[in-house]
Amino acid sequence: PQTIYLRDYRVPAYLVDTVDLRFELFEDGARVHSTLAVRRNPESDAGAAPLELDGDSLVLESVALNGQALAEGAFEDRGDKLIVASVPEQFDLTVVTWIEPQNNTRLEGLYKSSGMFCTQCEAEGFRCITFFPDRPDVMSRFRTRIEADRSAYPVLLSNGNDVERGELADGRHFVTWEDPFPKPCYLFALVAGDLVEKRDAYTTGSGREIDLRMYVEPRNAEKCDHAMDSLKRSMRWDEEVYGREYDLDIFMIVAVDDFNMGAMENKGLNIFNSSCVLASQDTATDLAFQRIEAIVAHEYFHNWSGNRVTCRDWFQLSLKEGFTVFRDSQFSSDMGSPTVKRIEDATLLRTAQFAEDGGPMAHPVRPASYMEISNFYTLTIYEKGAEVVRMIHTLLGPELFRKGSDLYFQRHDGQAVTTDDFVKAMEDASGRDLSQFRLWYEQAGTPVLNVSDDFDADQGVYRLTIAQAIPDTPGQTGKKPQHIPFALGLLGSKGESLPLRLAADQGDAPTDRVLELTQAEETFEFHGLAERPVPSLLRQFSAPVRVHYPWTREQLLFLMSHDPDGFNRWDAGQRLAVDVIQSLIGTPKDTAVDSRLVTAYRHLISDSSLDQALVAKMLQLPSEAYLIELSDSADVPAIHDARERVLKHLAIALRNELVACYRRNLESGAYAVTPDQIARRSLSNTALAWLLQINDEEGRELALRQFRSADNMTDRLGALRALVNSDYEDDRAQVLEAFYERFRDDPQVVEQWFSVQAASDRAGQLPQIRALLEHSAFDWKNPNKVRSVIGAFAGQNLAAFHHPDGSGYDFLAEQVCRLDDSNPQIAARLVTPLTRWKKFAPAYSERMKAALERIRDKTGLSRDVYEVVHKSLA
Ligand code: HT7
Ligand code: ZN
Repeated sequence: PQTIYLRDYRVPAYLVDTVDLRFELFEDGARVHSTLAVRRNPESDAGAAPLELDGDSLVLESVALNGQALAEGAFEDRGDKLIVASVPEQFDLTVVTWIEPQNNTRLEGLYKSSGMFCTQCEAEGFRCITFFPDRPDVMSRFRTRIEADRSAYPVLLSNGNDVERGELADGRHFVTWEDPFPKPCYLFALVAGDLVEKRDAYTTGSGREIDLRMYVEPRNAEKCDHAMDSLKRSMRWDEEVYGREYDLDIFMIVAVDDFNMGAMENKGLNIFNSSCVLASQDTATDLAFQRIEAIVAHEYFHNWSGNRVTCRDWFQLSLKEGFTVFRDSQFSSDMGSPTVKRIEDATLLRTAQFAEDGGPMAHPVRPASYMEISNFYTLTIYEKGAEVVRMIHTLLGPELFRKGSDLYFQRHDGQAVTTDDFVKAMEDASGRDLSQFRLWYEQAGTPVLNVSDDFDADQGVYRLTIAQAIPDTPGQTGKKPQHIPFALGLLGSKGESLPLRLAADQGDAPTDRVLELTQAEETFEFHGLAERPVPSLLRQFSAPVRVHYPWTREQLLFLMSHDPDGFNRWDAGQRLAVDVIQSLIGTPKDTAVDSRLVTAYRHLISDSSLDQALVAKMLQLPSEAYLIELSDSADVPAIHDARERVLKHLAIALRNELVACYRRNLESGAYAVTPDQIARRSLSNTALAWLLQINDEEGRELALRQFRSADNMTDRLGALRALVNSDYEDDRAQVLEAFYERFRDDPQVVEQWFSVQAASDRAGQLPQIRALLEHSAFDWKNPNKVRSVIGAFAGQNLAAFHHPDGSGYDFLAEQVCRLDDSNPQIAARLVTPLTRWKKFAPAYSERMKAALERIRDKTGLSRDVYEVVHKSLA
């Protein structure tokens, strides 16, 4: 496959002002009539170049220029391109293509899901519908007529406003939609199906009434309220915080079961993976409720950060994704607990994005090249991209950041632009120089900060020296220092916050401040200190970096209970637990666990005056994935064993406190997804899980009772998971069966049921995983099912996946090869755990590499999997 380079970007030779589409939808295929109003781009120096349109898997039926059919020879159909050699400066081109949505298992372009037609055009799916300049800097006004059988497809949707509808012969009907806003074709959408409509309304700040509609299969009609409420909250929030109002008269959301990602922000017609939008108390966990709120917000926010202002090319993907993730995380933070949200974001980044940054697929937030753009919807583009925007927010402060975003939206409304345009707007609005900061977009890899200090008692001066280094990544060495906002505080021996007085400071010194690092190494001197302080570093995780500082366990215990920064309290607890677990790896089973950890956890569990949401997070031991990430040569079974020993030690020592914690947090009253109730359920379910790890009989009874009587999915699934992960084999089988029988008709719940088993070191050994693949509810064509079994096994059941005999790796390679033929995007994502082979101890890494080689040797490998596997083996 060909590599595409940012440096080769050229403006399009032709622009398309309007697109007139007519879809004839049938059971055996669809005919697409497309008329494009094309003109030469005055900004291009290509002159009278041939017109080149992109295509993929299309059967071309006819081509006409200004209404005249083109003779063979006047155009060339190369499959991936339609080339018309000679065209005037301005013309209409009409192309008719035939496609087969019912056989489209890649789920790109137009396809069928549970009997309905739907589309996914980002990044390059529109070319699977018709020939078109499929690039985001070609923006057109779309008019779309959909024709289909009325009884099978009563609902026909596309972007914008419905302007005409009527009856056709043979029981068919049509609806025509018009979108007044020019948009790139990746934002095009079409839906046709037998769906129920749920309606609501929203009045904007300027008094416009927006018609809100959700379309779902009839069986899901009662699962729309949460998404609708989330949408209204998002609309209000974007007006209040960013001054952004919705622009069309209608906003639609559709739920589909078969979807490669979470959701898609098509203009006025968002399409969602059912699992990211449908919820009820009985079927969705707290986590799902929160996720749905965040994703609904994310897709809605794209209407400005993505749709009104879009990307010039796909190298700029983080322009819309990084900024929009930042916006949705601000929103979630405002809707719930800011500290908890920050902990969750940092955990994802440190566990998974840092791993990506340290692996063979590492790339900058603005990549310089790719083979298959679908492989670049990554944690780096999304999550690190959001951290980069967050750092600009930190450096500028909220007011100047808002000034910058206002300028960005006003300057670039209706345009396709670059990440550099975004940074320039921030610079122009604030007067700040962000030239060094731009390196965050260009350099891949996670900066490492080595921090050392000394205290001059005579002068009362505390010196903090910070050295930064950015590791080499594929194709990038010798990196320059970056501009890093580094928030910190200093604590005195009684836990008080000390003033942070730099030499140049006048007046009162703050107790919390952001240093700006710009050099490979720099020293900061804090004056006027009577004693050596304990440093609280990188508060709020103010930059996506690794910090090394030689904290003692005593200091970490001190920070755990005294740091006024909630994030760093949690971080101190994690660092302490990591240290304790790491020190046990490979030691004899009876090696003592540091009793100070028990004391610290006892305090957390027992003191109900503490912020319970934070406590719920602090009680989660560092995950195996994070412990692997921190290791250079990971022996997963040994890590698993050490972590489990610590957990069991804590559970045995704190058994009575855990039972008390469980009972104290048992919910009474009506279920609500509030921060307080979420924390309570998290605490009681953690207590339950720990008790079952030590085969506690009372814990077992509590779990069984909770499983039977729970009035919500969080508690039901919490009890199920605790029992499935326990040694009570009979209970495990019984609750799994009871759960399945109750929810067998609900695909989203069945997905949960699959993943609880696949992620369990007890229920998810390889023979059981293979049995799940044979289960009648498993469906190879449904990405959610594939993720819930194969993804959960390879991504969460780490001890089983990394079985020393290599069977887990062989299994994954086998499934990747199988899926590559039907859905390459999903297959390529599933390869991820194998790509990290260099991080593991030799006995494992050799087998992982061999599994990758087996995938590499499959004939007819897709471009998606080819890129991931070849880069991993390079
Ligand atoms: N912007 C959307 C990206 C997306 C996507 C990309 C590749 C293949 C399938 C896809 N479905 C959705 C999602 C988002 O970030 O909002
Ligand atoms: Zn997005």
